[in-house]
Amino acid sequence: KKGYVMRKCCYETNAKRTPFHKRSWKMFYCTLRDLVLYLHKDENGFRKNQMGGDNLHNAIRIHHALATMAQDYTKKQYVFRLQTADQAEYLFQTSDSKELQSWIDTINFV
Ligand code: I3P
Repeated sequence: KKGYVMRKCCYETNAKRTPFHKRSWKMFYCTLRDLVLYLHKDENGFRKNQMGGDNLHNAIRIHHALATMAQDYTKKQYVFRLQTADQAEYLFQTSDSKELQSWIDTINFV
């Protein structure tokens, strides 16, 4: 699965709260492969990474991760929460309810 999403970091590894200057929403071209969610700057970034090997610093391992609708987050629509095995937490905003469900199902059932 691939597509543009907005992402906000809430907690870093080991449930450490993300500092204020790193909590803003940012757009990424997101791809899912081999239980890793890769966050590219845009589609060109994705192509470059495919040719030159993946740039792992913007990658989220989703093995034993859980995606759920972020019903408590009311500032934006179509947002899901991703909690990772190493206790990091992110919010992702998708474009519509179909995309929202599709990202959640893809992450939870791969
Ligand atoms: C953050 C930015 C985020 C906001 C976050 C701010 O500031 O305004 O949009 O999250 O609030 O810290 P900055 O751009 O300076 O990093 P919301 O959109 O969810 O309000 P937070 O610290 O309450 O998460």
